[in-house]
Amino acid sequence: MPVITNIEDLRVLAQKRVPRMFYDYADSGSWTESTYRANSEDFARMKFRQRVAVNMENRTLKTTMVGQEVHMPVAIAPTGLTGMQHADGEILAARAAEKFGIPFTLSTMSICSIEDIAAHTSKPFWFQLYVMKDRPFIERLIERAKAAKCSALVLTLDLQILGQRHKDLKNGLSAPPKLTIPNILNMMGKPRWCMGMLGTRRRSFGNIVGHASDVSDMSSLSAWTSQQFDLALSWKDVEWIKKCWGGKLIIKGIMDAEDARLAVASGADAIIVSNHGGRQLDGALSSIAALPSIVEAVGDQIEVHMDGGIRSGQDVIKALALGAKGTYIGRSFLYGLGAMGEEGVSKCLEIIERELDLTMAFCGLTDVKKVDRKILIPGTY
Ligand code: HOC
Repeated sequence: MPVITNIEDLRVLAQKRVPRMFYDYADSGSWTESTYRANSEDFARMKFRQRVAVNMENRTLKTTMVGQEVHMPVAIAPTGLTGMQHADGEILAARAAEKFGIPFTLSTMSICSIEDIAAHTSKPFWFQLYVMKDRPFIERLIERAKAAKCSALVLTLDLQILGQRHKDLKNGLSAPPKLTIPNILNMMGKPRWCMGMLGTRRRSFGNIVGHASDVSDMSSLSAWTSQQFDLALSWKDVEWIKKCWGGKLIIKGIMDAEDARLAVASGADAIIVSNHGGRQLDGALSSIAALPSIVEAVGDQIEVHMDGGIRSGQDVIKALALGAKGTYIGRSFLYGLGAMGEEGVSKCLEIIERELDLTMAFCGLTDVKKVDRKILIPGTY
């Protein structure tokens, strides 16, 4: 078993253990993947101001996100088909997040259902919603999330159309995977994954199959998606969802200051600056590059969170320095999950916590709530 000391180690192990179709699904962006790469590259360009001889005792990473206490300012992002990275993946990741004291966000496009997560956790989790034309289906999803005592709704606005991901098309992505000769040969090299999948009944879209008509696998899901994702979505719908939900609302997919102002007007409690992990509009800014103008526009009225490209605690603190109140990890936790299941997600969270804590200390701070752009070298962000 290799020694795991950083997120890249988890990625390498996940690539060995997860069938190509699902590893590629997680680890790719749309079209040329330029935005996907920029999400990480723009973090790497930012440099810290190191401080010395500052008392570094009694450090804390504790803060709040939408009023809820978090052990560190990091939440698990909603990611589609998580239960294909590892059997029962969403349950395992939710458990790891709960033990760590950070929010877990379940995607509408998850394999395990809202009810599965509620049955296997004891603290509230967050639910992510896409807006579909079938409004009674949306209302039912919201009611299911309420019944499961979800404590925030994350409403994604940037996936009404799907960015083309070449690898998914070439791999014939489906859940469960189609048993073609190349898929069988590839899966034969992933015995842990196969054993896990044989031991679970959760192999398709738990929130949708049996709740929306005619959805059984990825191709019927794609057909349903292209016809169900509402291209006429407007801010009026966001207000309607806010009313149906009645609780904390976080709007995800904001990359523009004008949209951030509209999100505030629609009654959101927080926004997530996000380009969907570089999976939607290739050629868009990286999330970290888009963050400052959005914080400037609405940061005094609403919590601004961000996701995209976070592969270390150093990336987390850079986002906080530019005004994010909280951050989300997607691929980082998926690598942990694919590599080692629940233990891998816990490992990912420990790695990020340690890097965040030590970097904060090197920058001369002891309280994560005090992080601001003074920890960065001007001209590098
Ligand atoms: C066919 C529809 O967030 C992603 C997910 C959403 C999946 C929708 C799939 O892949 O970016």
